Amino acid sequence: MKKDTVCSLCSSCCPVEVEVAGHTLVRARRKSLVAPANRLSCARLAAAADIVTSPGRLTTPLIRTSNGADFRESTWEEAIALVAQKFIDHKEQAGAQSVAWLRGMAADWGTPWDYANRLMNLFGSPNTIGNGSSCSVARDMAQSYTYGSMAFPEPRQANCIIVWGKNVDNSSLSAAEDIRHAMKNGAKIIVIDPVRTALANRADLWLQIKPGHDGLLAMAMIHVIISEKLYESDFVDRYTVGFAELKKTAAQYSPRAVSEQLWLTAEQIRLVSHIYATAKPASIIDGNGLDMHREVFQSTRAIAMLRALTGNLDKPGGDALPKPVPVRNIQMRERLHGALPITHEYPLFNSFSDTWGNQVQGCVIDAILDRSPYPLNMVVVQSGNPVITMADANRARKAFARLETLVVIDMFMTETAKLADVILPASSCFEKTQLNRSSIRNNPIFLQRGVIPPVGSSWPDWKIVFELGRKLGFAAEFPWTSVEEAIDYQLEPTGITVKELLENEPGFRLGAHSYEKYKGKGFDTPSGKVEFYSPRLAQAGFAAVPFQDGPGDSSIGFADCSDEYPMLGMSGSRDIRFTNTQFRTIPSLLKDGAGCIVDIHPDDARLKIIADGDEIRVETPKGAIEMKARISPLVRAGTVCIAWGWGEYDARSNLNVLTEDDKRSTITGTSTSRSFMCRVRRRA
Ligand SMILES: Nc1nc2c(c(=O)[nH]1)N[C@H]1C(S)=C(S)[C@@H](COP(=O)(O)OP(=O)(O)OC[C@H]3O[C@@H](n4cnc5c(=O)[nH]c(N)nc54)[C@H](O)[C@@H]3O)O[C@H]1N2
Ligand SMILES: Nc1nc2c(c(=O)[nH]1)N[C@H]1C(S)=C(S)[C@@H](COP(=O)(O)OP(=O)(O)OC[C@H]3O[C@@H](n4cnc5c(=O)[nH]c(N)nc54)[C@H](O)[C@@H]3O)O[C@H]1N2
Ligand code: SF4
Ligand SMILES: [Mo]
Repeated sequence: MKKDTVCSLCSSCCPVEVEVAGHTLVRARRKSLVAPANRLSCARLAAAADIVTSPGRLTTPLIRTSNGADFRESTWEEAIALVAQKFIDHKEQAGAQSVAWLRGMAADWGTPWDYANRLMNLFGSPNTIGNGSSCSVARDMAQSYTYGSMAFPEPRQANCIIVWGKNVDNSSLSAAEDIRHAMKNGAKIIVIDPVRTALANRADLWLQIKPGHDGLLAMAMIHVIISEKLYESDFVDRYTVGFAELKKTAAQYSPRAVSEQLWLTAEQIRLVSHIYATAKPASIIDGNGLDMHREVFQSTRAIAMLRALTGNLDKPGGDALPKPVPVRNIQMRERLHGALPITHEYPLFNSFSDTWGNQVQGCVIDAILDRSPYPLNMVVVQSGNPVITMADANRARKAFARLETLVVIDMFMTETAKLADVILPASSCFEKTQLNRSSIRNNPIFLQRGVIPPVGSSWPDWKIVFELGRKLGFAAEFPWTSVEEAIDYQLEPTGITVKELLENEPGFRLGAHSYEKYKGKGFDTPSGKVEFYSPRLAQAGFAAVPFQDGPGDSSIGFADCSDEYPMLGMSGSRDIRFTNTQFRTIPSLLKDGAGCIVDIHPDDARLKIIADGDEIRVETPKGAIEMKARISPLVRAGTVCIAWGWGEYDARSNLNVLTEDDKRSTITGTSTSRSFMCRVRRRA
């Protein structure tokens, strides 16, 4: 029997068709809504049945034994009661704020994020913490401060596409499909990436930029576009504020002034500016390569300004603005009073959106280890593996090991779960119904629906949160006996019900798809215009125009090579077979660890007498990893690119032991963990 749902084995949330026999998932395939004939397939989805039925799945709650050495199986009743009791004990001892809920990416940022926030707000702790300081939310804030919300690239109809810090072929199959379509129609493809990605090989122009310098490139492009009058003056006059200030700041960043710092030529910078500004419509697909740098906010604000200057905003084939679905905000923040969140140093980031909330996960580690701004004694980790995925992983591990109480909600026994006091087994995305974030933000709405029952005694995340809420005394606020009821409550303002979503397989669109919405209602900023100059940022003491105070932090950072650490290390892109640290126990995906490698340039390999396949050691002031070398011209000489996500496979391969989280953006709390100074040698 075939059933439609949404896959959330990664954050792409693709519509998929699943074949089910009885209670068993047999196979699943991606659907391509716009181009079924050119559909790309996904290795993880192809392995969905292996993942769901993996012998490694956690199928029953586990409680640490009293001697601390092992776990014992328990009933749900006992486990939920124990977790609720720990909430209450810690609240009595040190206040509700001493308990935090830390979210990884996997349970999705739609309803599962809302439910966790609702529970914690009712309990009285402001500490529901996501990982958005290193994934996407800082970019969202930058765009929200510029033109009201994050834009959605529409590369399919574009004449020019810039893929900026994103490896679409592995991480975003729908974007990859659209790019292929646009290329067939003659679109110019520009890739800005320090690594030669598969798309860079096929692109018209590849800029091998120095990591972390994208903001300066954007400012230099703005310089060219303004000084050569390539901008859309009509749009700028009518719909923007602060053009004069932007022009003045951009004047500092001529291609000649910055090219050397960027590892590019002035000619390349002029060329990319001309192609992007003149080939209309043009779209910019930005990615996680921009996120994990301290400057992400100002860099991506400058990139956002390129979209506006060239009049590509909210145009077909450009970068569209969403028409959000008017769902009910169920987080119940109004019930929260008292302590500041541990992320209180980032008030603008915490408050720019109604639902993102607190997203600087490094604050969790500070609160545990440094008791700053106050101690955290208990953390619930849901759908994350922070011991491997957080920057400065040795410090993160130390913190989670030190906690008085750690609860982990996961599908597998991860490195983080191994440190837990209680482990609650979660159901996979195919075993539960939920609204994903993309559905809540955009039209159309799709429903991720359970197509098979929960495996073993696992519970869907919603059920774990609802039951815990009820146990903590919030039966009135968690009155729902099924997730469908809860979703209906949230969807009520839209007039759409779960029943209708189930019957209407292609999803629901609320109102017609429309562009240039700003013509009627302006932009969702205080001035109603695109803000090249932001009075809000000025008032808060930040640069009102990106990089107006110079190119960034002038002191030496962790990515600035030193005599002792003369090379630049980079965290590599996603692998199509894995999601972050996940699926390293699935044999059909693992293929004997293939891909757990460091790419090193032939010149460096020669100097260091490293041969292809040699075991090498990469060291930074924070730690060391060991992996096999691949001699490869994909990277520039002097840099190495390390495969991401392998710490779960082999403790020696956790690249976050190399990264730092000491120096953070004062706006978004982001540290530079994509790149780092390092030294490399063959293993003795
Ligand atoms: N060096 C370096 N560090 C990085 C990155 C990088 O590229 N390089 N990427 C960063 C980014 S962008 C991100 S998003 C983070 C990712 O950080 P995490 O979210 O910590 O990473 P994952 O490995 O995806 O861990 C997700 C966990 O959730 C479990 N899980 C899967 N589905 C469900 C579910 O439905 N419910 C529950 N309860 N659990 C589930 C999985 O088994 C897995 O253990 O890492 C960040 N860290
Ligand atoms: N297969 C797969 N798909 C995924 C995931 C997964 O783990 N596996 N994870 C999901 C998640 S959580 C996320 S956040 C997205 C991320 O998806 P992407 O945004 O595509 O992130 P990456 O795959 O890490 O690729 C980032 C690219 O940026 C480049 N880069 C690194 N530093 C810089 C820099 O300073 N400047 C520029 N211009 N480029 C730089 C890298 O070389 C790499 O090519 O993918 C989602 N989809
Ligand atoms: S890219 Fe693959 S794993 Fe990610 S949501 Fe789509 S089908 Fe699932
Ligand atoms: Mo991410």
